[in-house]
Amino acid sequence: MQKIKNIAVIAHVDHGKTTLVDQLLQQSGTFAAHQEFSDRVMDSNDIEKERGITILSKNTAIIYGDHKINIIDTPGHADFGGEVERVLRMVDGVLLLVDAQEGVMPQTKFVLKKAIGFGLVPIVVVNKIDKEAAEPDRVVNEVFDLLVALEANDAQLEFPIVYAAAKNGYAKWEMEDENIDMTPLFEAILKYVPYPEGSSESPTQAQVFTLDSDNFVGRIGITRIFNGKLNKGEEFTLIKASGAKSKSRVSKLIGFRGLDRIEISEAEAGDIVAIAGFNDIDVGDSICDNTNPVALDPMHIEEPTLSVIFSVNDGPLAGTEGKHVTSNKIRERLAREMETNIAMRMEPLGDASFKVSGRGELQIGILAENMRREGFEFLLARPEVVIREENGVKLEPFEHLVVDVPSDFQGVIIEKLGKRKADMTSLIPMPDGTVRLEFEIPARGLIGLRSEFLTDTKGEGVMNHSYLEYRPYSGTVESRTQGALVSMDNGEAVAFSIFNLQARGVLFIKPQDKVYSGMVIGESSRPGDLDVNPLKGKQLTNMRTSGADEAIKLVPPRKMSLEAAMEWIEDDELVEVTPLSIRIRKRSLDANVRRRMARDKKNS
Ligand SMILES: Nc1nc2c(ncn2[C@@H]2O[C@H](COP(=O)(O)OP(=O)(O)OP(=O)(O)O)[C@@H](O)[C@H]2O)c(=O)[nH]1
Ligand SMILES: [Mg+2]
Repeated sequence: MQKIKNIAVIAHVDHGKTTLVDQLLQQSGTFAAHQEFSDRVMDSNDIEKERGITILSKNTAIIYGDHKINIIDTPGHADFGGEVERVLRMVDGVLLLVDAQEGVMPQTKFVLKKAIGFGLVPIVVVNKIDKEAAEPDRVVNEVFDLLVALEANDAQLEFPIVYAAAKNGYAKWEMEDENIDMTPLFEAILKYVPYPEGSSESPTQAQVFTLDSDNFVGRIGITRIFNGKLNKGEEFTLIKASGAKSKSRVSKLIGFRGLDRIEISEAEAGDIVAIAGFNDIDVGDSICDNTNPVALDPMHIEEPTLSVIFSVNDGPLAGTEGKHVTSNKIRERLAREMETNIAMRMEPLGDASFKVSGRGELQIGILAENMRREGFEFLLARPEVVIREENGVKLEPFEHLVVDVPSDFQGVIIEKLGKRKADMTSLIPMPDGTVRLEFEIPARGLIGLRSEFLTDTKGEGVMNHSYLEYRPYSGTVESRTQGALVSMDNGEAVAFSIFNLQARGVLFIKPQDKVYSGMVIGESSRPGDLDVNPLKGKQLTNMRTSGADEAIKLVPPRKMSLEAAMEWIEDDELVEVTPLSIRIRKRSLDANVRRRMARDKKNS
């Protein structure tokens, strides 16, 4: 039997997981010489590459000496925390990375809590020790304190520590040691991660933790084999979470080796492999022996906490930039997503709109981003938290929020968060002149906070949050204070009028952008919406306009990304998403209707 170690790499977002996996791949020599190696090779899909974040957890295997080490790289962003939780069931050890400067952050807490819950003893990797402001000792203490707070057992409190600079390719047991290579980390994995339990001789039990698809063989389940063997061509029983059973043959068995996937004929207990041949295979399903099929514990699938309504684009520019615009196309696409993305839900609402629920704005935003790249056009409404009711009590999701701000801004931020119903739980001055403030806040209070936070801290603040739990509903939460600048005409924006409007607020558009009546073209500097005309100046001749355009100085517009737009809008606004543009509009494009609604609202 092969000597196997199964580990997951877990951390807060950007603490260097994928970079570390790169180095383990490279330095183990698993990587064939002919293969081209780019940074963060595991971040293989387009959006992951562009944004430099991991969205889906992915596994690889390396050979180190006489061992095979299966490594699962996990996403650090809070929206994908549920995925990390599932992955932790599949491994026997974790590398917990913590940035040597940032220290313990919300998602560090979340993933460590889950790892402790599964009884894992973390190997703590204090990463980025090359940073000038690195404070490895402080960070180790923070991890220790966190483990105490999480009621870790004695073995867990004696966690091994490795110091690393993943980007520079070295790890070491003590800070004083020389910077050589990753050897100490490999040693730590071999020394501290237990071998898989279970036996190849027992009846087969394997469990699916991720899905993949292949054009030739269809749906693929990536599985951990807990007992017995999987053989190509053999028949097994698939047991779903509901208990439903079905039999199928393994049409293909795929093993991992570096970035390659190789066809194999047999795999045994302890290993991680991909299998094809089960058409309705899902995350959490068990694959068992036919004679004595015993399912493994079903997996906990995280409940959605946030929902966004997708609807058909019915604005005046609809259909001019995308190719899939009908409600049928949108429904089909969303339904397809729900098949593989188990953390999301979709509910048709009639009137060509669909409620999509997930774990956060980023998760839903990435679906929307994928759709626009595929040629879709649609509208998004303001995200809403998923409210639950238990024993007659209304509950809403709460988040753990950590902000790092220069101390000058501390007062403003505390005041603002107070209005959003946040409770401050700690305030720690940091050595670099910033303060670290921690809060517990209803998830509703976070919607739209990011852009205001950046403005309030002049771009110097950093905020991070992670799901905490459902708690009793906390009443009205203050939202955006600024009004919208709304276009009152259709056409192309003119530089001259944009120049004049700059005094009114921050603009989202530039000259020649298409605008329409009811479209939001900027954020007013005051509360309350303002109808404005971005087309004024038309009467000038072309010659003079372009001449004058060059002379006037325009502030660059605020570029609204999809998620920024989703966060910014209010209930009476929508985001228009097309392959070419992200626009914001009023739900009702008719100014008279809006005025009447505003009056009704005031009177009620
Ligand atoms: N200075 C320094 N930077 C590092 C080190 N390791 C990683 N980085 C940088 O940190 C950033 C994030 O690295 P990633 O490897 O993508 O981090 P991650 O944890 O996989 O991020 P997510 O998957 O999005 O959670 C990149 O810009 C890396 O170059 C290090 O040892 N030192
Ligand atoms: Mg990553």
